[in-house]
This record gives sequence, C-alpha cells and structure tokens, in this order.
Amino acid sequence: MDRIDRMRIRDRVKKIVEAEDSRPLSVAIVGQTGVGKSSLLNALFGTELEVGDITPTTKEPEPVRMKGERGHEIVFWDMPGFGESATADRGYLELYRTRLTECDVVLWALHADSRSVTYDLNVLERLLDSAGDETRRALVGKLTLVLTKVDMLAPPPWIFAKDRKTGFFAPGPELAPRITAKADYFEEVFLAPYAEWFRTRTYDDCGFSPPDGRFETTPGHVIFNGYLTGEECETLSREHPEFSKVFSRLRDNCRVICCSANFRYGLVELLGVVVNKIDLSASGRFRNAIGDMGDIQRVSVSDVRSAGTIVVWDTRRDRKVFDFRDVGL
Ligand SMILES: Nc1nc2c(ncn2[C@@H]2O[C@H](COP(=O)(O)OP(=O)(O)OP(=O)(O)O)[C@@H](O)[C@H]2O)c(=O)[nH]1
Ligand SMILES: [Mg+2]
Repeated sequence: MDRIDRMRIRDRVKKIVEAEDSRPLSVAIVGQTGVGKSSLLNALFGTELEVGDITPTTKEPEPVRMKGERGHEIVFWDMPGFGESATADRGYLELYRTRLTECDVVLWALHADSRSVTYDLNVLERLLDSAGDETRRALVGKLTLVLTKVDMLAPPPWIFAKDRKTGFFAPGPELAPRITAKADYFEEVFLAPYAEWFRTRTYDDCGFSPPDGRFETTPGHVIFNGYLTGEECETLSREHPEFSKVFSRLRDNCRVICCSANFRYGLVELLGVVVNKIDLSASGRFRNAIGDMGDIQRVSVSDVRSAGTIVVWDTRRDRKVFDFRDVGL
C-alpha cells in the first residue's frame, strides 16, 4: 500500500468518525409493562421517571440523556410497556416500530424470574413481519436482551460488600451460577432463533484480519455476520489471541445482561455493552463517562437498611425478635 492509498484510507476513516460524531445517538428500552424499564433508567441516571407498583405506568416515550465528552449525548427512550391491553398494544406497536428504526440500540427487558417468552417473541415478530431482509437484519442486530429484577431470583443470599457507609451487591455462591444459567436459557429461547439475522460490528483497535468468511472489515470496523456464541468466542480467542478483544466485543453485542435496579447490579456492564454496540466512535466519546460510573453501582447502607424485609415475630410472647432494619451495619 503506497502513501497515497494510506492517506486516502485515513481521510475516509476521519470522515466516518466525523459523520458519526455529529450523529445523535439513541437507545430504546422496551418490554412488557412492569418489568422495570423506568426503574432501571432511574438507577442508571438518577432520574425520577414515574414507577408504578400496581398499574401500567409509562404512557408516552420519555427521553433521558446521558452526557459524554464535548457535548455528545446518548438519548435513552423509556418506552410504554406492552401487555396492558389489546387496544393499547396496537398503539404502542406503532410507536415501537418508529423508535426501533430510529434507535441505534434496543434494550429488550424481560423479567428474570419468568420462563415464558412467547408473548415477547410474538411482539417482536409483529414488529419484524413487514420488514424486508435488510431491515430485519438491521433491527435484530440492534437487540440486547436485559434480564431485570435479578434480585428476586432464588436461592438467596445476596451479599452486600460494605466499606464505610456504602457498598456493592453481589449474588451469593449458589445464586451466581443460577443467574448465568438464566441468561443462557433466555439467549437460547429468545436470541438464538434469530441467529441467522444477526449482523453486529465493533471498532477495530488491533489491525484485525478476518479468520473466516463470516467476518468483514471496513476502515475502522469489524463486522460479524451471524451470532457469536460464548463457546465460539472462546475458541476464536484461543486460536487468534491477538484479536481476542474484538471477539469479546462482538460477543457482548449478543450477550444477555442481568440487572437489578433495586440492588444497582449489572449497571456498568449494561452501559458498556450499549456504548460498544452503538458505534465506532461512541466508545471513545463515552469511555470516560463510563469509567467515572463505577460508583453508580454503589448502594448506601441506609438504603440497604430501608430495603430490609425480614421481621421475626414471636407469637407466644407477642413481640418482635428480629428486624433487619434495626441491625447495626
Ligand atoms: N425487586 C425489584 N423490583 C423492581 C426492580 N425494578 C423495578 N421493580 C419494581 O417493579 C415495578 C414496576 O417497575 P417500573 O419501573 O414502573 O416498570 P416499567 O417496566 O417501567 O412499567 P411500565 O411503565 O408500565 O411499562 C415497581 O413496583 C418497581 O418497584 C428491581 O430491580 N427489583
Ligand atoms: Mg415505565
């Protein structure tokens, strides 16, 4: 490659980055009513989106803005949940269709403590049914599955690792593999059926050269046509360790993320996947913002205490024996 060619390529990459730099980036969070979409955004961004304990709550798409460097931002759209009623769903489906086309990433939220995906898959099919092959490919490639409320999974305990007045939640030794198994289950039943429609990309930071025909490269990007399973990602990384970061980012594009808004669990991982998935330059623009966000998973001791639910009552003596909220943490 001569000097002129190299300059041409550099100019092209610069143009792509500049074009993407000025493009507004957006993410939609969708899913059934009550799965915890608004709560998750509140946990991520400290917003006060309305949250409902009993009835469907979000009725209109609500924007939440995440600021990056130099004034860049990603707009997260909190969407109304489907499953409220047949009439409401028809309207929401139209909203979803528009938003899905416009957004760069679609977070599809599912309640972790459930096994049924028929209703959600039905909605996804209705969104995709009128789409031609290219549109279908583009839409499926945007999907990231998020399991919400993992704090409700059994068996307990969750561990609160405390330092001074704050700490972090982590699943106990029996629960951690169950959470992984849950993620695998949902990947199998929700994402794997769409394997042939997946087309994801990441930035190229290592001079990637395609190991097989499913990979493509464009200046600055690596594209993977297909669905990269965890197993395949490991095999590829073993065979081509110099490209392991690219494989792992491509794998992240189709991985299921497990979160809890209440325990502020999985939040950094979720944002990392969103930013990687968005585009080549978003990673640079938002890397620092995410770096600073390690603390968003911190929970204050007073919040842990007020979330405490166990009270032991001695019925013979008619008095309280134990109240978690009284425990000195
Ligand atoms: N245990 C637990 N409960 C949660 C969590 N996130 C949300 N909830 C509860 O789930 C219920 C519904 O939460 P929302 O955030 O309003 O759910 P939504 O998906 O936005 O609902 P719609 O706006 O109707 O679509 C509320 O009672 C929340 O307190 C979580 O991480 N853990
Ligand atoms: Mg809501």
